[in-house]
Amino acid sequence: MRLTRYFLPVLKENPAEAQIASHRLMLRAGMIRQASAGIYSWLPLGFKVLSRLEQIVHEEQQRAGHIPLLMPTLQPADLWQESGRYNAYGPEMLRIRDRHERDMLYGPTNEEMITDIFRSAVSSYKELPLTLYHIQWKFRDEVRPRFGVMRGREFLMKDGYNFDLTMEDALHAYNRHLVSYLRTYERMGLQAFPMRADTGPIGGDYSHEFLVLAPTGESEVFYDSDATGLRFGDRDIDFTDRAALQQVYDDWTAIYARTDETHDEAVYAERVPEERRRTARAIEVGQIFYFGTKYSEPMKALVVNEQGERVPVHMGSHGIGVSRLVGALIEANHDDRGIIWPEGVTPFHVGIANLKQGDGAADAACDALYAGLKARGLDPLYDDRSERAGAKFATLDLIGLPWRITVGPRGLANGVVELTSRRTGESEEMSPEAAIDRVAQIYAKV
Ligand code: 5CA
Repeated sequence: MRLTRYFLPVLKENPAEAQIASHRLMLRAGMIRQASAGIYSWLPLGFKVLSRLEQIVHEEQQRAGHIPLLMPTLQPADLWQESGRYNAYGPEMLRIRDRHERDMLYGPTNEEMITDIFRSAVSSYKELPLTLYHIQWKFRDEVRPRFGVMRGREFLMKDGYNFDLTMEDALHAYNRHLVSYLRTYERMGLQAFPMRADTGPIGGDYSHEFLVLAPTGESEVFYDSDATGLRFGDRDIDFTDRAALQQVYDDWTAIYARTDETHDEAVYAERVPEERRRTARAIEVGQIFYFGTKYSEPMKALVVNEQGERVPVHMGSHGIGVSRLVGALIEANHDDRGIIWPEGVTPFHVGIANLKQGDGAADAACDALYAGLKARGLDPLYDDRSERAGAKFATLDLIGLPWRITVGPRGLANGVVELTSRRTGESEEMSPEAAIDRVAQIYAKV
């Protein structure tokens, strides 16, 4: 993309309404624009990151054997009356009446609707196990929407639902989600740790939240410092191997890590030596639940088991805060000049800064670099504005592309361009071809 043809409405000033870095930087970098409290338009740069996160979530869900579908944002109230949650949910639910006086709602989550889909089509244990998920907008009329996309009213969530014959099978599905989430967050360049959690209005008795440490996080967490050293990495895992998944669950949950809702001072003191005890703020980027037959019983989602009896299925639901993750990623990756995207999620792979727009040699070199990067499957952003070097660097630093290739007449006279890392600030001179190779190598690993 050439910057002169793009839509990147960056702001020079710090917006007064933004209290935390991610909100400030998303507005300044032209990623989002507020439509009303807690509701945002995703401008092209923001939309690119959001789409990239969606893609990673899809890939990792499908790797785990989960099946995508798409349910609507608007739901009929009667499904929620069946489960008993229509009245229980309270003012966070946005209730709507259509022209035929039918009660509708903007879905805050989809347990009822997916259970309805399931029961309409599945009646035998032979069709299990089944996990369906979607990535869809949700609405929760939060009292205090704040911090931009971190606590929105409308937000994008991946929510997945497993249907299993027995509790044992459903806990295997729980472990599949735990492992797929570890992989998902790591691919995004984030360290998110599963912590024992409260189940809230979703219900059930088996739940973990995934938390990313950040001083501006809304959750308070207590953990053993050993937790921060754990990485899932790129180990090969067979998602049908129950013992292997259970081992990962055991390894991760053996280490004390809890939110303030489940924190227990006595257990903490007994299990964690004093020098390893840590208290910090953190952002909740996902949550998994096993809730047994909480919905399948009242909603009659029954299957015939091997003995010929009709029994309610065991279910769980599993959410990732996709739009919140954009904010969480920025909270974890920025400096005073702007965002620093991890390579796995960056909106463009590399920026090209032409120091002398209009200079024949500089323009030709930039065009060749741009074409060369594209030919290697990369997505460059070429700053082809007639601006000073300082302004170009400031924009590329603000929007956080991890790599920049700087092209100027002086370097070109010696056959070199400069490749600069946004994170370390280190620069290296090399030929344009070598720069293309280097950038391609970096992204081949992502
Ligand atoms: N049905 C279950 C799991 S599918 C559910 O709704 N879980 S949840 O309430 O924990 O939401 C899942 C994730 O969505 C949260 O971990 C959080 O990352 C994100 N989320 C929840 N509320 C908001 C909000 N107001 N703004 C942005 N993200 C949110």
